[in-house]
Amino acid sequence: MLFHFLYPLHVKHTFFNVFKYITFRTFGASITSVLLCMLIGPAYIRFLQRKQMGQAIREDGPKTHLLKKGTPTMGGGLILLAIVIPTLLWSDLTNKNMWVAVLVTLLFGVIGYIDDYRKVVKKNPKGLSGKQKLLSQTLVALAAAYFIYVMRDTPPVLKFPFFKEWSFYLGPFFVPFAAFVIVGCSNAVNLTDGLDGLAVGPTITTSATFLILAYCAGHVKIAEYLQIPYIFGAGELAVFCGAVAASCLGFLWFNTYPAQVFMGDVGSLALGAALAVVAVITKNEILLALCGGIFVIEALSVMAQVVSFKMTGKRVLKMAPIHHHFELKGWAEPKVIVRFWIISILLALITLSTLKLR
Ligand code: 57M
Repeated sequence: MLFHFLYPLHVKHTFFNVFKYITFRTFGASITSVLLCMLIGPAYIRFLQRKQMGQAIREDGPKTHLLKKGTPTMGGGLILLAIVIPTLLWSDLTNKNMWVAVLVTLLFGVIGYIDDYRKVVKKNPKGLSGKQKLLSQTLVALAAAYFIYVMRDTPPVLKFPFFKEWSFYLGPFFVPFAAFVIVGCSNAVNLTDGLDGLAVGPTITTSATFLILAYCAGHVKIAEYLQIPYIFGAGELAVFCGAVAASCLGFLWFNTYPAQVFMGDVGSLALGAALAVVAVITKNEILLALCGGIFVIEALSVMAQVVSFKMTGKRVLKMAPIHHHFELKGWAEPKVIVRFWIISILLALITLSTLKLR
């Protein structure tokens, strides 16, 4: 919005020319997002406490989690506010990529909110049924994928890191593939959100990495130099990614161990979808799996556990997802969390190195 009101003033005052630059507006959105979290966070947590939006804790989980009973959840509403308001304030509102990213994030947040509301307020431990959740996520993801497919100005291909000449032509199959990436990433972040700040850390590293990838993809000279696909208008997603990373940083102030608030499905489903939609638009689906490797490991650990138990009656882990396995091995919760963050930072660095190694 500021771009539309303030940039035209550059004809009178050259200072306002700065609003043309995506870099400046990305910093603006990021700082606005962290400030929003800091300013609204305490009151928002008090609101959740007043409404008794306390987390119910399952008996079959690690015993250390029983102390968390009653921690306010659905803090993801704060994250969504800190993503959407700065993005709309600082981005070019005529940019379709930004709107797709914001709307998918919000719609997945609504799905998570309904699930949380049924669990926390209606005291229905099931929340939305697995089928209802998956169907609604799939419908939103397919709609977004179809819109991205028809608005694209580059061929619908799957790009590979390191091998610039490799690309797999997807054609119309791009739509279900992209939808799978969005739903899969959303649920992987949801599974990862099981320790204080555990999901937030990798989301910060992944969104910060995709901020850079989106900026490069949307810059015709940089894209040509790096030999990555030039995606018209992708640069504006850097503003969105800045807001995502900063909203998580601001939320981490309250969600760090011992957490004052959990994000709830309203946050985890939305954040996963946000990361995935940026990856799909910028043709970095494989880099998403690399950079978001913690999310992939968490999801695969659950699949391995369930398949192994169903086929052999034996568990491959003490408990899935894998963060609980390390807890039951005796690692203190903060140790599990920070070590997963360290892995995420390393994966982000490797992801960025692929830009030059193509
Ligand atoms: C999402 N939710 C956390 C919080 C957060 C198929 C199976 C693997 C499903 C999985 C499951 O239920 N996943 C749901 C994970 C929950 O966090 C809430 O959910 C929101 C995210 N969606 O925002 O509102 C608990 O996680 C802890 N937590 C924190 N700090 C945070 O910042 O400590 C969350 C955020 C919270 C709190 O204790 O209550 C969760 O873990 O449920 N199931 C599991 O993950 C369970 N694993 C399991 O059953 N494994 C089995 C089979 C099915 C694979 C096995 O290993 O044999 C574990 N989770 C729980 N109990 N709660 C273990 C048992």
